[in-house]
Amino acid sequence: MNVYESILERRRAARLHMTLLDPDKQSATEAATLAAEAGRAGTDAIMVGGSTGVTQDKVDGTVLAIKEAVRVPVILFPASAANLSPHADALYFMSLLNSRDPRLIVGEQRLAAPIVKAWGLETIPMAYLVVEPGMRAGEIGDAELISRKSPTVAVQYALAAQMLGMKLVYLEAGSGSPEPVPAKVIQAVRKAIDIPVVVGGGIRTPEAAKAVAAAGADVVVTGTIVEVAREGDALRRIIEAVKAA
Ligand code: 1GP
Repeated sequence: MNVYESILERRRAARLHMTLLDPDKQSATEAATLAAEAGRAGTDAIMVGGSTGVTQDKVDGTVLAIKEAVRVPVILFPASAANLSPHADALYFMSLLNSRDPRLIVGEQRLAAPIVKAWGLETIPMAYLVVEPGMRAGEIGDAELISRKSPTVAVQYALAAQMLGMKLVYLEAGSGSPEPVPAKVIQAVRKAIDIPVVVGGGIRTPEAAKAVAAAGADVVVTGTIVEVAREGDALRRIIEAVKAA
């Protein structure tokens, strides 16, 4: 079973939680410790990626250290073709559909494709949609931000993504966002498509995680909370809230 199939399989039992670790925010050893804590707290996968300052050797070192520390899949969440590693279990082959910059829609992907093929890395095609306020992801991604007030554009992109053959749709409010993606936007996207919906950005409490999951997120992603709290209990309660929704 590949990583995507295992995501679908796990989703049949409950919603999933994934932990995002940014290789630029801590050493590989610290990332491995955080990943191990997240694994014990019940996370379903570790995502490795960040918007800035991520070098190839940091990604490699972080992925290798995390793989030693956890059993759950390690999935790359790259900002560019320079942030890949052959040691991961899979790669979100993502396109920032609402970017103004073609480089982030298909240019980095063009550069990455031959490398990824040579490595034989599993690719999971994913639409990445940045919703207001977008934070660094919105800036780096030169995103024409999707409004928090109306789900119309998010639904259009999500449907197009599914018709383009993508396997996941990721609604991103931006790391450190004051609020997660609004429930109204998540609900409308969930209703419109058949592929799983991933939601991340600004989810720091069990209540917020529950609201996002109950609105229809199949996968809830948290990043900052594990880096800031540095203790498994906050994360454990968030994961419990996701699984109970
Ligand atoms: C990853 O944006 C999420 O896509 C992570 O956001 O750091 O706010 O949890 P937080």
